[in-house]
Amino acid sequence: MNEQDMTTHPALAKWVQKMIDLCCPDRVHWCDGSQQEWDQITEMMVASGTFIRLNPEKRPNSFLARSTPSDVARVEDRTFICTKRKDQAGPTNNWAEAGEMREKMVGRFQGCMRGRTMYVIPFCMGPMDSTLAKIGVQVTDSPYVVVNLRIMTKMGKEVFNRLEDEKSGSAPRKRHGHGFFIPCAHTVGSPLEPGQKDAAWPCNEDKYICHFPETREVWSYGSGYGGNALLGKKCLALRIASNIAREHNWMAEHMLILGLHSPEGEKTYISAAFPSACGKTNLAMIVPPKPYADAGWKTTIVGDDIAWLWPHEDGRLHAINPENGYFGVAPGTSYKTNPIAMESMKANCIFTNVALTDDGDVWWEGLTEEKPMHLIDWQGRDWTPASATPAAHPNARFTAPASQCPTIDPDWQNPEGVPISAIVFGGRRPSTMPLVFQAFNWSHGVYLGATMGSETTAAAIGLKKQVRRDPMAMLPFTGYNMGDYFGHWLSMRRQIRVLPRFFPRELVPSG
Ligand code: O2Y
Ligand code: MN
Repeated sequence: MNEQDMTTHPALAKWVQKMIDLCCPDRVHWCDGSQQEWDQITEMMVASGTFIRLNPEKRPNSFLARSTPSDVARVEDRTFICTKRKDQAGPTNNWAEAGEMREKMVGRFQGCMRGRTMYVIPFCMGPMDSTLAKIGVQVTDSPYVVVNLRIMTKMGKEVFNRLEDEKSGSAPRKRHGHGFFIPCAHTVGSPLEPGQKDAAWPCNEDKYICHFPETREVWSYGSGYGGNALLGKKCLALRIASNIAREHNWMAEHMLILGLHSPEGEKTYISAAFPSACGKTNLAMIVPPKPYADAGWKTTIVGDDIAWLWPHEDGRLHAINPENGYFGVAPGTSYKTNPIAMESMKANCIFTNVALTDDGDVWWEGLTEEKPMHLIDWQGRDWTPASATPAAHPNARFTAPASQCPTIDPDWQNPEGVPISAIVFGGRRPSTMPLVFQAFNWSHGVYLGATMGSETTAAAIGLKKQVRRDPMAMLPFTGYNMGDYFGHWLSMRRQIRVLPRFFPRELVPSG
């Protein structure tokens, strides 16, 4: 589809043209989010060797991708908050002066898409008609990003239409004014010479994940993986959104949202912050043990990773999940540990860095009690139970649509969100700390959240197993000074008439 067909939004057309001039792609594809587009891109990726189609009888419309071993996780040491002054980023972020980093990025992006297609991806974080929803537009040379974003966000033509409506003022006014979008520039940083054979997973050893909170922009260079490349997730929905939230009296948090339903029909929602890969998806998808389920207790999931919370006019703290899908850790996930996740990933999914079975399905450590006799591991090598290395990478992922989750909450897309009654702060602490306790009040809860810690995991590469302090599980995701972030949490108390309770919970089962 060509540009004229896709947008009459002047700022969007201008920005995309600027990126085309800078990146010099061979082709430009404006994404419409259709099934036909998904089919065409996934087929192309199968033909190029980036995707393996899984056995359609076992896992319909699902694919396996294997990344380069040096591109397997978020890279915190290459993640930057770029502002005028260092104190704006604070002591916990990598800081770069915005002007200098912009110059560096423009240099890196010069000609970076030669030989490739630039995809223009419009996406919406949050229910389209929520006042909190934010529109991003990502330009990328990675088709892997396109198909993942189609699962993880609301993506496609309706988002372009929404931007156009807002531009002309026919849609309800958003907090950010008409036609506002967050530009997200992404490249794998691997231009192709004429005739050069492409890698199955192109990327660059040099990586930069840069956030410009003052101008609300993201620039990501060199990685095709997860949080480094799917820019709606950690970059927009947490690092940029935490800045917007601070200025507009709401909160962008690294939290699941879980609904608890009593036999009498009373609904209670909790949000819970746990550091990366501590079992948030498992907790968000927890189901009551049989005797309780038989008695009529039920749980539902609104979100498994990110919550946007705001003081609703009813006086309570409400929350929406800005995401549309799950990018969950595969190893350790099984019908025993998380049957709901297993049911959610039965079809229409992307698996990254898991092992391939001889009958064309996926496998990872912990999936079954007995290991298969033969697999192809995440690096494409023959694997047997005698192999010295795991079959799946410890940070292997499944990307699954939230709509496929059997316990999805009926209100998960409600633009008004759900009211939060309790906030849980937790971490991986197999010793030392009590299982769960209750804070005295909001300020005490903020103190306990601010001082929480957790044993480190594979998602944060290059770190030894040790207790890492991770305030509100936001250490890698607060897009500004952590001291100001604590101040923002404390100040939010004044905005909420019916305060949620706080429950620090310092021991979680692994997974
Ligand atoms: O390693 C990555 O890029 C994935 S990180 C991730 C993915 C889903 C949910 N949470 C996280 C995280 O690091 O917190
Ligand atoms: Mn997370």
